[in-house]
Amino acid sequence: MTASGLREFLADPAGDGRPADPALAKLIEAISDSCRTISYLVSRGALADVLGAAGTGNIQGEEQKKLDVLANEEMVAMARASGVVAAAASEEEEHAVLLSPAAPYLLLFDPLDGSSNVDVNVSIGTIFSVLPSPGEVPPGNIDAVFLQPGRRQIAAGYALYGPQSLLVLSLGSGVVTFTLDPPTGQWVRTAGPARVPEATREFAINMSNMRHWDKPVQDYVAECLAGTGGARGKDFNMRWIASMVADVHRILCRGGVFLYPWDRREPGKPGKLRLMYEGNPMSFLIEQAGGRAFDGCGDILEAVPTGLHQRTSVMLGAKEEVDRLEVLHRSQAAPRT
Ligand code: P6P
Repeated sequence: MTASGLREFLADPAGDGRPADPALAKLIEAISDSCRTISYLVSRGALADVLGAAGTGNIQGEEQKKLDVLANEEMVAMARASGVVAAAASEEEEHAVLLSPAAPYLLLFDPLDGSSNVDVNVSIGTIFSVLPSPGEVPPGNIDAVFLQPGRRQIAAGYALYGPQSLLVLSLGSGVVTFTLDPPTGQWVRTAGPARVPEATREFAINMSNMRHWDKPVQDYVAECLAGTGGARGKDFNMRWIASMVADVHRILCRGGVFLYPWDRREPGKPGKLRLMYEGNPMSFLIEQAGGRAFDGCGDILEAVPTGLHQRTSVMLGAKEEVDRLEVLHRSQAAPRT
């Protein structure tokens, strides 16, 4: 039996005999080609002198790694060459880039999330989100057309550069996984549709920030740590890879809940992670797999963006856990201080 690949998936993504929109299929294949290229660059590491700092900073005020710059250049060039992307927005670019103004799609991406991990050989990834373009994009204010709620995403996914390179994506009919076969360069379908179990015994959060969290999150984690003798009546395990793509992938594979909530270190920011190209695409995938994604006020996918690089609190994964977090947040009387 020939390996089933991306093209076969795009020929019938929902299993109803209908092919994906041809322009969307072209974009997804182009993204997969770029992720193959980035996977190769990442795997070469020190051998290709792509590790370490680039000596530049990005709009986030963060030091850019060489691979951040290379991955970003690859993704922007791909979007431009595809001819189906009206404009592209990147974590590494202050403003969106106008490409093919009359094209049907907007592409957003974090070209290399968790890149600080690459120097220590920990899994990292590329995250992407596809929104509909409203039609002719006004050259004067390109960013504005991107400010759509995550619920409007047409597709989203990530590439995970780890022991294997994986491409995990959804076009709105479930989450499927492809594994890169290095000898052939093919993305072979190896899993899916993914399901996030409603219950779990595993949570992911950076515990060093405990004293900075809002009370609902402190109470939630305390319940998890209390184990069988506490309110939850069961013991929990904890994982924290500090690479969102890897942590979310674990949840799509074996369940769990991931939290990067608001904390008092930067009280003016809702959280560390970015809404448009981290929170929204990951929330889309998690919901497609039967999980939930909450920002402390409501579903992340309902948030109405006001800025391309705005941040969000992220609590996503097992429905039971996110439901519990929502109850704790709604019962909180005092506003954040
Ligand atoms: P911390 C990586 O830098 C990232 O943006 C996410 O991929 C990851 O979940 C988070 O930051 C890790 O943050 O504060 O634990 O280093």
